[in-house]
Amino acid sequence: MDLIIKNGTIISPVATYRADIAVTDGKITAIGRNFPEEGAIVIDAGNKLVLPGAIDAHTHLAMPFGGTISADSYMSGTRAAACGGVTTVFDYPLQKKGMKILDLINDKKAICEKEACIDYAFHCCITDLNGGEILDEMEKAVEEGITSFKCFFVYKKEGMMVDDGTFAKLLIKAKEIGAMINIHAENPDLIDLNIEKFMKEGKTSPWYHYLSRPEFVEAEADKRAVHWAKNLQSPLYIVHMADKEGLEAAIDAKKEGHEIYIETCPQYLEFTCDVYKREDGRNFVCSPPMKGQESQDALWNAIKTGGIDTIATDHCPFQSYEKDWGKDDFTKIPNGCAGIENMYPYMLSAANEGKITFNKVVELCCTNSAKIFGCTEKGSLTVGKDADIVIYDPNKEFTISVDNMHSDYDHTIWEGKKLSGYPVMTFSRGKLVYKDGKFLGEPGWGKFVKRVGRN
Ligand code: DUC
Ligand code: ZN
Ligand code: ZN
Repeated sequence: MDLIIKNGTIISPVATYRADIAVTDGKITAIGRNFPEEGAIVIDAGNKLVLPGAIDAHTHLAMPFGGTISADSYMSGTRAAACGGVTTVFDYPLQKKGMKILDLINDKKAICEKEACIDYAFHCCITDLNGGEILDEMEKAVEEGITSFKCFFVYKKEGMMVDDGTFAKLLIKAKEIGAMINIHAENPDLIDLNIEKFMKEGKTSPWYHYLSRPEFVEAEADKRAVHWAKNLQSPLYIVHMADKEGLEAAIDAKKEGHEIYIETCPQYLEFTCDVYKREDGRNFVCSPPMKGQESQDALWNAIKTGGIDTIATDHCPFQSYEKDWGKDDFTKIPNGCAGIENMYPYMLSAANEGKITFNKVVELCCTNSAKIFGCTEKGSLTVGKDADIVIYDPNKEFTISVDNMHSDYDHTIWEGKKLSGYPVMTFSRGKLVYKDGKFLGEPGWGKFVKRVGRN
């Protein structure tokens, strides 16, 4: 045995129990008591919780977007992830029109091999079918362990939007090859209509970012995506759900037995659209935007009642000077916020304060993401799985500040947020990569996670 974590309280999605964990060659090899300690590193986790490393199933690292590139590289983004208890990230490589997706994936793999500090997987964003050849390429991508593909109903000008016909083709193909389609659901025409009107009226502050993409703009697209998925009987994963009406429609479809999965993000659970009235409102500009209190309450309720399947971040930070491009025109603000280091501590703090259970947090941030996306080696503290382990001190108080984060951005929407409890150690396949505020990992340690398809 290489590593023994003893005296801790282990959290699974369904149980909380005291036991020791033994790790050999990066795998969990035993859970029990009284393991022989000779030659092993022994960690005393007394009075601490022992949790699976989280999976952030939604990040945009080094992504060209909004006239620039998102501020975290694969190095700094995965470094920050490790320091927030995340041991696997799912990034979203973005296909440029005309590009082959296998080339895109190979390019990203080459970068991650050098830079990634924790394990990584990809959902591939498809913007163009290249006359149909991408549908064939999807099949090969699945064989290579990329089993999910994203498309956008928005970002027409940016060349990222797909129309309903393309979306339908992707759903049909995905079903056939055991893959999943992830959808960014907002209605582009309604957004354009609203923007045109506000620009004519000189309404250019970040508040109008929200008003150009309010609840019903997202709800229409959520419902449309669900409608297609239901009728084509294809699985569908809705990313960053933020509105009540769309959420309820998707939950209804799930109840009818359709394979629909719903992700939301901590920013929608913490902030409402009121942030866009703040002096620093532009820093909160992301799409979809934060919604009203009713939507936020509905999201928390769906977490408690099982309607929401996963929590991920949509991590896509930009520097202050880039956010400032939209000081006088919200349409010029690059969309996206930071979150990769905050997701797990935020959700665990909610559990520590009694809002939800720790078991629920593990289900949403680890186990479900692994199951839905075919990561057979990840997502729970079980014998045979990778030793991706977080030790959490429920008594440690922590206040988020850009100064104690490990990303490359220069501000965070989470500045000043007080958390009750905080991760104190993160192990990636048995290697200690974070301890007590310090990153201890190394670029190049992270490995590509080859996933299994659904068929
Ligand atoms: N929304 C964002 O806010 N940023 C990245 C991409 C997206 O869809
Ligand atoms: Zn999106
Ligand atoms: Zn995203």
